[in-house]
Amino acid sequence: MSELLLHHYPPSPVAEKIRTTLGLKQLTWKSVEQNRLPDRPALFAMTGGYRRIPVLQIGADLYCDTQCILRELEARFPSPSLHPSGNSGISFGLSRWIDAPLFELGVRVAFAPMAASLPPELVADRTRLYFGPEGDMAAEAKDIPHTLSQLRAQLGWLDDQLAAQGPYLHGSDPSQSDILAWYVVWFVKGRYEQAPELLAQFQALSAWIAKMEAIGHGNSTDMTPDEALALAKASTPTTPEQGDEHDPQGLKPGMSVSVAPLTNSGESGVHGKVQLVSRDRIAIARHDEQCGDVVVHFPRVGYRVSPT
Ligand SMILES: N[C@@H](CCC(=O)N[C@@H](CS)C(=O)NCC(=O)O)C(=O)O
Repeated sequence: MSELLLHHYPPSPVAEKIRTTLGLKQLTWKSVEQNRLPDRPALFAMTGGYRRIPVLQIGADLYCDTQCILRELEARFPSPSLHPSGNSGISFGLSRWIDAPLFELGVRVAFAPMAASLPPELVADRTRLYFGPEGDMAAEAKDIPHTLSQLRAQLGWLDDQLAAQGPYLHGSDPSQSDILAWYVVWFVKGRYEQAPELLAQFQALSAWIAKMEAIGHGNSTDMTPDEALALAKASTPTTPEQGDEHDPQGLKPGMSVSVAPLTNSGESGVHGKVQLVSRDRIAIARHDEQCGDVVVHFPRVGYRVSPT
């Protein structure tokens, strides 16, 4: 099987979700470091401009969005499982809380108080991305006490669960649910100055943090974005053509579509022809001179597929 390439940058909390998954499964991977601002020509040539990080590349197949990456890693490397107690359904449901409202509180707490010390173009970009066109990071910084009241209560839910079921969220083994909760806690812990005081209020969560940190990131070596692009060009996509007779939109292999995230940040859609469609995934085939034929995968949940 081709190597696993993770396009990411070290401070990315969402990428920490996947780095920890690679650690849990003790995998060997290539770390392809991308710019923090969207100056990523080699990656965009492959994905067709999908804006977010991380992206997993396996040869000429690209997996966008951590929902999709988690499913692909679990399918290819089932042991140890991300769902040792069979809680995959509840865990994807949990991701709709953690990846949206909980993560947004984490972004406010981790980013707003230190925004004045960060490059203004980074602050402007992330404000638009996470808080929309009307977003105001200075106002977010002033509102931190209220934001903390929301975050503290929700960290309390994790602490209650861990105290009752621990040492992990679903019992004796770490699972996808732990990894989801972990990336938000990792972000707040690493960025928010008063995180030690905040987290010390939670005994079970504090014990869990030490366990999550110990999982690590597996074994990685570096690869440049241009090397990753060359590898895509030298590879052939392996995603089979697959339809879904129950698809609610009537999508079929060969149809021209655009796939765009359902956000209010104006992210553009990626164009291509449907290669595979299923309940949880849409994969589109595209061609670019720089990388040849590739197949780009997205989750269905959180994305709009529009026939073009
Ligand atoms: N739904 C996406 C969200 C990814 C996301 O928002 N990632 C952040 C990095 S932590 C991002 O892309 N920020 C803008 C950027 O890096 O250009 C996923 O689960 O992968």
